[in-house]
Amino acid sequence: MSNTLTIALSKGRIFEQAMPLLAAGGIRAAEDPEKSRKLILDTNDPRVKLVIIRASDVPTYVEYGAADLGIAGKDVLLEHGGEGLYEPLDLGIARCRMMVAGKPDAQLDGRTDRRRQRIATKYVRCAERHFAAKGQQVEIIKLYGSMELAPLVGLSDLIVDLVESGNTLKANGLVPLEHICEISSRLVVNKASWKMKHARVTALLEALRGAVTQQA
Ligand code: PRT
Ligand code: MG
Repeated sequence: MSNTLTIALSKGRIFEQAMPLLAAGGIRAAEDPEKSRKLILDTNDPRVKLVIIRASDVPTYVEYGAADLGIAGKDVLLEHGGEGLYEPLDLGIARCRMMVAGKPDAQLDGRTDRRRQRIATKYVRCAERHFAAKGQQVEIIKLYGSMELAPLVGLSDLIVDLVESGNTLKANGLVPLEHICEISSRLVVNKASWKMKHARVTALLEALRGAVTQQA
């Protein structure tokens, strides 16, 4: 194990909202990932590096020890499955809600006249769990983006997606119908790093915990 602490996170909203928290832990990025093509960013601390990856890849990098720590949305962690990593802190950033949405006249009873309802989503596990808990047998259709389109073109009856302001749904003539869960980003830690780099990991964890409490 190297002496370096590697933190995996995605650019965009998570990077922007995590930076003030990491600054409280004494970590400042040397470059802006929006302006750089580098995937590994130096920080002011020569022993800390930031790895910039797709949001949905963060748990994989951390589970396999390619990064010691990571910052990932609860949506991504629920889909990945949480057994392979520790999730010690809710950072309270990049907040939104996971919702069932559809056309304003959409039914929520799990069936149409002739068949099971179809649900289009990137969040297959969460959707399966939600409808199973309601006792509904639905057909889940996996998509990788633009879920809002699916009900408009007859691909699905409903969608499961993240909602923040609601503007994306509204712009496409859809409405939120059912709340599934609240989403925010979490600090995740590789299990071996937790043991082998315990002092440094817990020092950063406590600094972040302090910054989160102050921001709340
Ligand atoms: O874009 P990419 O495929 O690489 O990955 P990603 O879309 O997962 O990454 P990114 O950076 O867009 O999102 C990272 C994390 O931010 C997600 O995993 C969530 O935990 C969190 N987050 C918070 C959101 C939103 N708010 C959000 N509004 N992620 C996505 N959205 C999208 C949503 O899917 C929908 O298309 O924004 C749209 C809805 O926003 P409103 O404001 O119109 O309701
Ligand atoms: Mg995105």
